[in-house]
Amino acid sequence: MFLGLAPVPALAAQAGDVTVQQAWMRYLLPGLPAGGYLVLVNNSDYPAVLTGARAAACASLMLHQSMNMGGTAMMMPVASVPVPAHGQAELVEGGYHLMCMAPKMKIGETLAVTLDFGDGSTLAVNMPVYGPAGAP
Ligand SMILES: [Cu+2]
Repeated sequence: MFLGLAPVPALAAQAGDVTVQQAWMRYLLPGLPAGGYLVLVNNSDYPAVLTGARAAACASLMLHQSMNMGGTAMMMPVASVPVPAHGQAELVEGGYHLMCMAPKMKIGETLAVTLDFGDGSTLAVNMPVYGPAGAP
């Protein structure tokens, strides 16, 4: 037995340990990006990392973060969103969110989205498409 070896770091919990709540898209107009919102809940002892998202209905589906810069609301792309162990990541208005560029969707549809995690695992999410006012 090799007792002196350092333990291999446990792989972070990824898609299999993460559940999705409150998923929805806000669709405005064909020429405007559509925001995507959801809450990721990590049920495991290890952190997970959301590294990307894809949907056939979006030319690209980016991870964004809204922030307030000297009183001006701005958003910028981010490379990843952490989901703490036994915690959650909220992709909500004013914070992290998904941004669907060149959206091809209609209000009332359900959008099929694939979430990518840091270990290469994926999670399929169905996101109802709502209008500017959000959930009815
Ligand atoms: Cu955005």
